[in-house]
Amino acid sequence: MITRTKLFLFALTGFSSAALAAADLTLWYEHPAKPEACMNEALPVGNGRIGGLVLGGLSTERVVLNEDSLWTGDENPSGNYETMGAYQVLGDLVIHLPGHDAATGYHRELELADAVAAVSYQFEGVHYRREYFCSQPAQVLVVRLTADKLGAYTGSLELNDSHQGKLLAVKNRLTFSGALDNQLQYEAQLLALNEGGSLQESGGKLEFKGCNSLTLLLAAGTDYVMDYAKKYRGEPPHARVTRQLDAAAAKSCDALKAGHLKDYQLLFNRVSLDLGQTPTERAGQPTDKRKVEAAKGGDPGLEALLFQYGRYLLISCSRPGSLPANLQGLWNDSNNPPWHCDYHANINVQMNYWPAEPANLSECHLPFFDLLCSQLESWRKATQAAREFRTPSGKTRGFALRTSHGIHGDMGWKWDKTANAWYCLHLWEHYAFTSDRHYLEKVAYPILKETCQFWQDHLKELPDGRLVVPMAWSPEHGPTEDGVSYSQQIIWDLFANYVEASETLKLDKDYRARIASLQEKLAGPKIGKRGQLQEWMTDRDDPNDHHRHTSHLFAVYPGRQINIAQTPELAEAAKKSLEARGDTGDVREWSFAWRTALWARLRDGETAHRQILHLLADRNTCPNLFGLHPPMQMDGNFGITAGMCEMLLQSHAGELALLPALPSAWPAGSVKGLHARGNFTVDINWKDGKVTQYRIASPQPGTVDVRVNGEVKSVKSQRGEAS
Ligand code: FUC
Repeated sequence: MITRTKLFLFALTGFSSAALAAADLTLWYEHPAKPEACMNEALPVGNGRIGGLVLGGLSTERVVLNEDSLWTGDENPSGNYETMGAYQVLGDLVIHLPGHDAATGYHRELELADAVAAVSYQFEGVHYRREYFCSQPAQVLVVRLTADKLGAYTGSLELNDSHQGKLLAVKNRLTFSGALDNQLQYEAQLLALNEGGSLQESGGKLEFKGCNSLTLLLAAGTDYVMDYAKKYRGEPPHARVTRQLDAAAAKSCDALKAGHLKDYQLLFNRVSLDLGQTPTERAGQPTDKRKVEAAKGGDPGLEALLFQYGRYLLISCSRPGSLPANLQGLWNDSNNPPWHCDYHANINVQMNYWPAEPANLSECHLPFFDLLCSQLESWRKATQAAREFRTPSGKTRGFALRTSHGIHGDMGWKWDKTANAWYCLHLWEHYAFTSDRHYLEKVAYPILKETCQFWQDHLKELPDGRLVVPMAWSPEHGPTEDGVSYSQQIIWDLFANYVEASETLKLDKDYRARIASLQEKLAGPKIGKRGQLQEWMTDRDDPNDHHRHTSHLFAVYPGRQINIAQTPELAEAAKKSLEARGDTGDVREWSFAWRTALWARLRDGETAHRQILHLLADRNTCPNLFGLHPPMQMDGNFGITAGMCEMLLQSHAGELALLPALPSAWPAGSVKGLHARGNFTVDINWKDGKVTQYRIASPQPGTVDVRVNGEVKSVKSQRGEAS
């Protein structure tokens, strides 16, 4: 008989990737997106910087175009939300194909495995197909129109600027360019290449006749740079955009696609997930219909698709050198978008980046840090000028954040005082997962230290000696007062991470001791009269209050002050609070993603899974699977991927916990390539709710405690990256 231990030793060497079933990775529909529901139905493509929303129309196809730096706004010293910058739409590409409305056999899809959207149909005996992808290496959006009959394409092309700039049509190239009120210069160029037939400029459009196929290439840019010293302005975009477009035009469409696939799949293929088989008749439904049923349960394939969609979206809107994902990722169709399509610092932008490390997309985290570094000088200035942050010495160290910010140093709405420390958690986590010491020393550490200094100057001492964050707000809930749990927990976390960072780097021994002593004096989490984790210092939590935010549970997730093993009473109290918050009323979209991660950390897989189903409901997820917080928000998409990672693997409490919150809905499955703190990559197979095989790899073999099927064992990792 093989003992359990022997089975695991075998597992370490005997893991076979052939055991992994191919996951369902396609979103598909039987009709075009409705123009009035573009944000909810169109399919997104993107290369981190340029984004397209493909509506898939027949006689009129429209692709909404975005460029991630097209923002209004300036430094906005008043902090007034009304005058803060807003993310804008670049414009749209319109393809007219007269008569094609009479098509049959329509199919529109987004294939996550290769990041290509496609539309196909039959019309007058001809099979038509259009493909759309956004290449990161070539920095262009590519649209390829093909048909199975020669000379089938007759129609016209338009390129529209959403700000009525200057339009130019020369030969086979359409260009628009202009400047926003803040003098941000922008430009887009479309080049149309036809095979067979003819193509010519006419009245500002390109008309084509009898073409066998067409390739459309779009390049776009602005003169924005993430550099305060340059007042956020660099080279005018014209030469760069022209160069990018000409370079792309010199390649064949096949070569562009091959370059795109190679680049994209390097990231996407790091993780595969199989949560079990969905019955064929359900799996064969178009995504919008399938989603309605999936919200009632029984569709593990769609749940795995939702997980991978979050990864797809992050890869498509957040790449080194690009701006980070905003409230709508990269995809916006309004010049007056809700909440300015901004960076919201009290949960939303953080949630955008929750999956970056555990879902093995570490480099997609970098744009967030780049933006943060580029805004620091403006934020310091605003903080120094603010009445709220005056100190007795007259000196203000560090920076604070208002709830909302843009990309020109502008902030708006109320101060979210501890958002500075929450951003620091991301800096720390990037190190914790990658073990990149150079990054820790050069980028993360100075900002962590500066933020500690800010809080050293601003914590208030109570008569009993405890330290509290003065006059703060549990986001969007309750009064502004001293010592709200959200703020206390975030500062605890900042201090813990700073101490670890300075120990790792062997720097600032005395200052480390100072911060450690402040951490000890922080007013800590309290259990209230109903056994709940208090949201405020006063025990006034209302069990009938189903607010969407779960700010006082930060310490459970994404923080690490409370966990089942080391602080069981507090974990129990957190559970009570979470139960009381419930899943009705005000709770929606991103709230369910956060609740998934929280229940996972509290090791309740069934309730965690229920949150995924709530998120899939029509009220919270659109037909294109974007999070629905009108018109849409992308935080829920990213957050659910992170929450599902927590159900499968946890590494925040000094060990790797395999399948810590596996629901009965996923009795058998496999995951490959999840990332854990300590730079470990983990593959797991399971059956009947139990781990059957696992593999742990790291660039440098190391020993790690692994919790598996209720036992903790010390395991030596194999040498290697993602398998
Ligand atoms: C926070 C949330 C809202 C919304 C907004 C963009 O303020 O409370 O629900 O997501 O961000």
